[in-house]
Formats: sequence, structure tokens, C-alpha cells
Amino acid sequence: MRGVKSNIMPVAGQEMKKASMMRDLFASDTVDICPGMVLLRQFVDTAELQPELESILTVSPLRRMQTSRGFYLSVQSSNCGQLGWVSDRQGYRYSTLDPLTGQSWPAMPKAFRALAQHAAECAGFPGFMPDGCLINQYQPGAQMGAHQDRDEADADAPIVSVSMGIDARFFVTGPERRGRSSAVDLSDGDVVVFGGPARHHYHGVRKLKFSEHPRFGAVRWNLTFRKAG
Ligand code: MD6
Ligand code: FE
Repeated sequence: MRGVKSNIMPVAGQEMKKASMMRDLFASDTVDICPGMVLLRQFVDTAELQPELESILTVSPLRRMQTSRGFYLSVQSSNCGQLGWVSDRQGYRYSTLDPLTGQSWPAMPKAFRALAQHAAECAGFPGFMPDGCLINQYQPGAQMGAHQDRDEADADAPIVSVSMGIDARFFVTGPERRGRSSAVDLSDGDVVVFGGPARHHYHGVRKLKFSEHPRFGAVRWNLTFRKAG
């Protein structure tokens, strides 16, 4: 009913409008991308996460990580929680210390953990206990090549991914890096839960197009909650 200006509406229309408002308020739309991969559209109000994110980054600032081959990722990254994902010339790993500060990563805010647990549960993965959250910032032009997330000790635990700011096209190819992919556009407040048979699927993010978000500006943020240890 969005865009309908007239307030004269047949009774059935009124009921439909009410039903869709209820859905907006009490449950997000759920989309099965493939078995084990669930998209919870408009699951979270990111305004509630934004101040927490800012305070994390004052302790462990964004930085561009290097791959073992010496290339720089096009996203800028940080972490919160017990274990942070790091990449450098030695390769990928999880670390309890932020290599930039030599200190522990900032604690995972309660609101972050609660959100990740709630999303996992809604997607059919109860009892999720994340111990790390990778924070990636995409500016227009940044992308994430097809990859698997397989550095985590417990492959039975899902990964919960939260999108904030401008839209991005997320793609999944499946167990092989190449071949046909399915794609979905992720918007501010969308959450993807990735587990079970999809846990090791290859996936990535297409080059980010310029757009602007009213609170985040021309930037996309992605938080991925993991049980790393
Ligand atoms: C992103 N996401 O959305 C990249 N990984 O920016 C991921 O790489 C990802 O969304 C594991 C599980 C869910 C994800
Ligand atoms: Fe990933």
C-alpha cells in the first residue's frame, strides 16, 4: 500500500494495510536463499547498533588488512569480542589481540550478542554462542571475492551476518568457487544466517555501487558473528 495517498480505502484494503503493518512491526520477511542460508529482511533497527559500532572503532580502529600474497583487501576491518579475524603476510587466523594496538579487542556489546543469538534462533540455530564479530566497512568500489569461511573451530555453529548502510549485492555459488551463483541485494537491517549444509558455501559481495544512506552516508557495514574458538 506504500505510495497510496488517499485515505479512502475499502474495508478489505484497510485490513490488508493493518496486516502488513503488523508484519513490519513484529516479524521480518524470511527468505530461504538455499538450504541452510536464511535471509531475515529488515530484522534489526541499525540505529541501535550505530553508537556501539562507533565506540568499538575508537578502541580498535578500522584498518586495511593484507593477504598472504601481499594484496590489500578493498574493505577496511576491525573486530569485537574474544577472538578477532586477522589477515597479514602470515595468512588468516583468529587472534585474541588486536595487532594494531597490542590489546584485546573491544568487548562484544550485549546488544550485538543478543541480536546475533536471536537471529540464529529465528533461522533454526538455537544456542548460538558467538565469541567474535568481524566488522567490515565497504566504500563504493569495494568488494569481497568469492570465499569460504572455514577458519572457525566449530563448523556446527552458524555465522550471522548483519548489513548496515547502503545496499550491496551478495552472491553465493555453493560448494565450488566457480559456476552459477544466486544473488540477493542486502539492505540496511537485513540479516543473513549461514549454517548447516551452507556453512562452507562460497560467497562474496559484488563491487559496491555509490549510494547514500541517511545515517551512514555512502558506506556499507557488515558485521559477521562467529563461534571462532
Ligand atoms: C558481506 N559477508 O556481507 C560479506 N560470510 O559483506 C560474508 O562474507 C559472510 O555474509 C559468512 C557468513 C555470512 C556472510
Ligand atoms: Fe564470508
